[in-house]
Amino acid sequence: MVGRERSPRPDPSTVHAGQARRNRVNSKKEARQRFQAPPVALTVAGSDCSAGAGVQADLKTFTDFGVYGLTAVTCIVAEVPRKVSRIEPVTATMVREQIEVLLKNFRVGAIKTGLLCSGENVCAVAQAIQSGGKSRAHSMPLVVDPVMIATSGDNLLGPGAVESYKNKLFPLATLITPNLDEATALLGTTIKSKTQMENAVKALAKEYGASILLKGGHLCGDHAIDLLFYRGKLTEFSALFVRGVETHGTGCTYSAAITAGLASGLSLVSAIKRAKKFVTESIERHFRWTSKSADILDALRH
Ligand code: PXL
Repeated sequence: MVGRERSPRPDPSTVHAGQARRNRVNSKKEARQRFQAPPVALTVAGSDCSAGAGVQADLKTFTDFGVYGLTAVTCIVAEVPRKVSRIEPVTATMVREQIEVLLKNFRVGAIKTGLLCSGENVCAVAQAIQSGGKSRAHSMPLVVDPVMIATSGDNLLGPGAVESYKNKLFPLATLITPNLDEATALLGTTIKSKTQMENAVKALAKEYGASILLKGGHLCGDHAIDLLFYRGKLTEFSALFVRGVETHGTGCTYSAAITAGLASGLSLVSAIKRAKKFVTESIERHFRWTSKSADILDALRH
């Protein structure tokens, strides 16, 4: 009788080797999942030695959202929350080099710009971002926080810088996040009501072809209302205004939180919603800073 060929009995050592290989593959897969690289975001901004604003605030914010933060420093500011003591710009060549080297070597998911200090630096940032592959058609979102004046009232931008923003950097932006003073400087009109805010946000979006988030601050009484104009649609973000806190670095923290969201793949509206909640909570549980002269000031980020 011709019997069916019996399949060979598996050699126990082969079984074990196969299992071991499968285990190795699985554990490599698990390790890859466990150590999946975090999203990466780049901030191009000034250094605030008191660490409430600037690259320091941005890095703390990125870290809070599980995003790996990179920095390109544009200037060094000696300051405490109520007083800017001295600003020194970093050279435009050095600003450009930092950005270029980072864009060549990291998978940057989103970029934000903060205080750029001089017109030369605004141009250098625009050039470096463009040569690193950013155009509106590309997928690397660019959030431009057009920092012009500190909360203390100190002017932070050199002459000609606003024109460079308008001509070089805004055309690359995904989102521009002016406060009322900055929007007033850009448009040359006053903004004193919610209706004027609505007109201003639309005018800025039309002028620069980007989405605009206009931050209303204390304009609307009990609520801090921000207006987004995005793809022809107006969206309102509102939170109860936190009274009695003298803030420093709210704008930086807000735009950094939005950038972290975009680097993590959130939609623009979701990123702003989450960032608004984060910045409001940060103000509520602010770090109270006591100066040596027994003055009490409130810095935003801990
Ligand atoms: O909050 C505006 C701002 C942004 N960036 C830097 C700053 C300041 C305010 O002083 O120093 C570096």
